[in-house]
Amino acid sequence: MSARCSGAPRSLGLTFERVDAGGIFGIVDTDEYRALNPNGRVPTLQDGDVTLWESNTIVRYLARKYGSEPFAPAAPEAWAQADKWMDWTATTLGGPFRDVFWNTLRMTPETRDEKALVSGLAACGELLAIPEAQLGKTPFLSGDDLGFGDIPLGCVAYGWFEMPIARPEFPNLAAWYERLKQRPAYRSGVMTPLT
Ligand SMILES: N[C@@H](CCC(=O)N[C@@H](CS)C(=O)NCC(=O)O)C(=O)O
Repeated sequence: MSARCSGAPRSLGLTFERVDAGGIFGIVDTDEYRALNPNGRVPTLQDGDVTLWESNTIVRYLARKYGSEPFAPAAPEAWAQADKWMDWTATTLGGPFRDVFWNTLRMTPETRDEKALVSGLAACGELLAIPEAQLGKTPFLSGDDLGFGDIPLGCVAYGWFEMPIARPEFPNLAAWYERLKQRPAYRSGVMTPLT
């Protein structure tokens, strides 16, 4: 099993082999890797005969196959409440967050798109008020306990709180991030150097 960009295998207590890939680690452009993941991106999961790419698909697969209550709720209603945060993070927050991340950490002063950075920060500030409101009602996005729905925004939260940017005050989101940081799985799986 190999994966990067998620704390899901650790959160489930699974034994796995992690192979760092992408960025400074390379590997993703080799023919061998592209045969597993034609996108040349991380993460890729190998679990027995199953090879998977797309991080949220991997999290759902691991939760369904190896998870139990409360991380992976059996009731469709509870599953959907957690699931929506995964889709929201990828499809609604993902674009503006990427603009902030890239223009803060990956671009040089010469290549930085200042306009995209400013509008990305404004959009993230507005959007993050939505999980902020939820986290005022429940300690985790998935409910009373950590669930698979917390994983993608949990990964984003690390970048959001640790990048050198001006952030609006979101006390519930900040308290949730502090709870995530208490978890060894989060520290070793998600809190890798930001590049
Ligand atoms: N939609 C894909 C996006 C994959 C993606 O863009 N991965 C990035 C890191 S999170 C990556 O591979 N970057 C390293 C590289 O391009 O070498 C997913 O969620 O799995």
